[in-house]
Amino acid sequence: SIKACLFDLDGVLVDTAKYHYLAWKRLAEELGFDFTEHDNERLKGVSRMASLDILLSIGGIELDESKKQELAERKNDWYFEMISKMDESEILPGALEFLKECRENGLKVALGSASKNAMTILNNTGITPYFDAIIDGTRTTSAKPDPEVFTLGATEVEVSPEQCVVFEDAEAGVEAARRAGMHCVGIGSPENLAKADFVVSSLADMTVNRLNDIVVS
Ligand code: G16
Ligand code: MG
Repeated sequence: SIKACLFDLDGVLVDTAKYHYLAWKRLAEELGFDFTEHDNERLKGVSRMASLDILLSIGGIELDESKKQELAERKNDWYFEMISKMDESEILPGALEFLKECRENGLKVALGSASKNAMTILNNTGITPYFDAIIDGTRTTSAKPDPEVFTLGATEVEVSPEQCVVFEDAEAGVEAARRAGMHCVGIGSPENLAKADFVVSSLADMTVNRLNDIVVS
């Protein structure tokens, strides 16, 4: 049976993708090219520096490492300003209820996010107390689809991988869950998340009872 739930942050618990998008768009505009919402799909779940590389490739721009660091920092300053104003109203539908249900049922709860800003987002939305373990971009060396972020989470809550379920909205994250040997529920549309065991449109469609169906199937 399932003993732990591991949650991605952006796109699963909160919609910070819109703030990432605004900050990357502003950077692209400063560099003289346009960045669309369609382009932004490619950055979901991807680390900050890898996102910058994708952005620069869209603009056809090549830069040295120090200039890239400077641009990534500038983007992060804008992004940080936006997430500093977040509150509990920005928790995605069903997420808070499901976190509570997990705890009431004695399941361990862990965060598995690529973001280095995860603590700010968790604290501002008030959901930090729901987590037994918080693994974010400040604690990992390899980004998704590497399984590190989830493997570390399972180790910290002392649950074996086959008794863990990962909730992910990004293809790279689903792949990371697979490589970690965990079950995976995709959040979003089945087309992008074909490798998940199960796809729901949001956590509003998720219950602890449904989790156990996933494991037996
Ligand atoms: C999130 C976002 C990505 C972002 C990454 C790094 O991951 O989905 O778009 O590039 O974190 O964020 P930061 O620049 O804050 O370190 P996740 O894993 O929570 O979906
Ligand atoms: Mg995500």
